[in-house]
Amino acid sequence: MGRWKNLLLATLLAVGTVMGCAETDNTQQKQSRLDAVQSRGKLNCGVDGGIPGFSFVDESGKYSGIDVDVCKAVAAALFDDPDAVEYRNLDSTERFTALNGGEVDMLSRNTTWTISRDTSVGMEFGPTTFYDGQGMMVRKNSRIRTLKDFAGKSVCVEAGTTTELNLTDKMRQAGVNAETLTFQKADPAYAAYAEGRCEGMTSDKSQLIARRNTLPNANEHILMDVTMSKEPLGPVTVNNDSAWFDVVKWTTYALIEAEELGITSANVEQMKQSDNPTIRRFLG
Ligand SMILES: N[C@@H](CCC(=O)N[C@@H](CS)C(=O)NCC(=O)O)C(=O)O
Repeated sequence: MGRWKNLLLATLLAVGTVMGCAETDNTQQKQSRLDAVQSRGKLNCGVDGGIPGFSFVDESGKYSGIDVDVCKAVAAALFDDPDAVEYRNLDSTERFTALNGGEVDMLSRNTTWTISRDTSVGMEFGPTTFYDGQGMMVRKNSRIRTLKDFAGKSVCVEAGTTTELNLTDKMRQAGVNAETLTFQKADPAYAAYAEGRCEGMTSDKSQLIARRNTLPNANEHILMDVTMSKEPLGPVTVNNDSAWFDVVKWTTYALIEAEELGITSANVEQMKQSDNPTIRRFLG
């Protein structure tokens, strides 16, 4: 009996050692992006750069908007410096390649969380920062008010977006034969719309509104009363790197929680004295 017990113990120990080695090997092989970012001392953040309110770069090279704020928050969490960020403007098609190839550490670029991007494209989506929906912009004097009014007309759209796919589905569903003009970049798409090459411009509603203000005679354009999809937008990292994903995910949650609790960079010192236990715990 004693012999069997010893043998069993020895076997368990051996298995434990083998598993232990395998685990060690795995961690040694796979370095987290967190290490790379920390040793670089700077965050490479992929943004759009052309959408006021989300990510917009002005003439002096200064970035602003809610997507930019998420990049800044991650840099602040890691380096105590919101300016330790290198921004890269990425169009809709190149964004996932740039992230997968390591050109950027994360995306904070009006990107919709979808099942295929989360699974087959190999992305990891952080908390939703903006609940958007797809809209359609037309000229006020065009008399186009529903998707059916697009019969025989054309719509401008950007390639590599959820927008492009939804447009095809919605037009088919409405039984409408409309032409789609697809562009690689946003600027030529909006320019084509402004020149009247297409009667409609479709995108996430937030950016249609932001972009409308950059059109000549902005008030000649309206958003139709239609929501073609749900577009939950949020930050993105690559799959299978939970150490790095955790940083982006919990920094974003911290922003949401701080806003809910009324904590800002201006009042944080004062808030530390709060008698609300949630606030005190949140501030460590
Ligand atoms: N949220 C959608 C659309 C995002 C997107 O890239 N939209 C294009 C226009 S349809 C864009 O942002 N263009 C840049 C711009 O308007 O400056 C997605 O993730 O596919």
